[in-house]
Amino acid sequence: MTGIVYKSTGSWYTIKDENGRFWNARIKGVLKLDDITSTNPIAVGDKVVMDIENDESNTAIIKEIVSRHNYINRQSPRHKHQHHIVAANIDQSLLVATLKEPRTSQGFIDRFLVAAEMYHVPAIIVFNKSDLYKNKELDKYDLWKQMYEAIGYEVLLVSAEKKVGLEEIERVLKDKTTLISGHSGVGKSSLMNAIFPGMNRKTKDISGWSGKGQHTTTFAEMFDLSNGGQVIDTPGMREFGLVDITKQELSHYFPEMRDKLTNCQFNNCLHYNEPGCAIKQAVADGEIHEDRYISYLGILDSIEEKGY
Ligand SMILES: Nc1nc2c(ncn2[C@@H]2O[C@H](COP(=O)(O)OP(=O)(O)O)[C@@H](O)[C@H]2O)c(=O)[nH]1
Ligand SMILES: [Mg+2]
Ligand SMILES: [Zn+2]
Repeated sequence: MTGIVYKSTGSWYTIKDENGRFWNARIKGVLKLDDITSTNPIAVGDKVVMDIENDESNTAIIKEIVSRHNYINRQSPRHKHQHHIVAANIDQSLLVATLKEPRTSQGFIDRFLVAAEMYHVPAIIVFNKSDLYKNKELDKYDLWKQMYEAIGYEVLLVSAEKKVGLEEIERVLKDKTTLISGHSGVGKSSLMNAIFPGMNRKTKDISGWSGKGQHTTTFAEMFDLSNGGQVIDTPGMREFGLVDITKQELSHYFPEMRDKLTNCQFNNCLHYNEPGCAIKQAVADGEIHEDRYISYLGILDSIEEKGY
């Protein structure tokens, strides 16, 4: 039989079969893997083939992973060159951000968007805690909404606490498998609880346990939404890492740069200070937002190239 992984806690997986029954499953023996550098062989969202081990105790053995149509990686906190698969087979990703308590930076949002582009996962940005926003934050929101919508990302404003704007979130989540991301404390769990009261996600959770400054794995978990669709909550995940990105390909993940790249004088242009750069020209002409270009340069600088 086949099923979908809803939760993974290291060696055990919670799997829902086609009939809606949940199983505790594990891998026995050798499983053929397509990504041997990852630290976890199976992730939430994976479709697996399994055999019943014990019908009464709901245990099963995973035989095979059905090939993924996508997956999201992050860098292992301990081993820089190892990946951790956060989730597989997702339709979209929703970034929960805030302009106050805490403030999400543009750099963080842009890194998230680059990763979403890399994985071909549509991204939506939701600003939560609107009830706390004064004119200063509302002006910032308007600027960012304009900037991001101009390049194709949907931007929403909500308050989980005051239940404002929640119908819009319900609309974007319906019938899709959505990965929820964002800093700890932005209100991811509160938002899910406000929309789907049955979910009962623990709020105010502290990212990564408080075990002596150690990065502990906190596990992703998938939930069924009452009106159809699933959300994947990833406690403790700050962002999905830009694993294996090269300087050369970065601009391809900025949608507003993509169609201009061929106009640069040099085909290996990094749009830094090369002559005849179409991207710098577009920034000067106001066709590309200067703040997005600044983010681009920041990410470019942070990419370590192998073999240099
Ligand atoms: N003022 C205000 N506080 C909120 C809102 N949403 C969440 N919070 C608070 O922010 C804190 C963190 O929320 P939580 O849902 O645990 O964030 P998570 O870490 O992203 O899951 C809690 O104290 C919530 O009560 C909101 O819309 N407005
Ligand atoms: Mg939470
Ligand atoms: Zn250029």
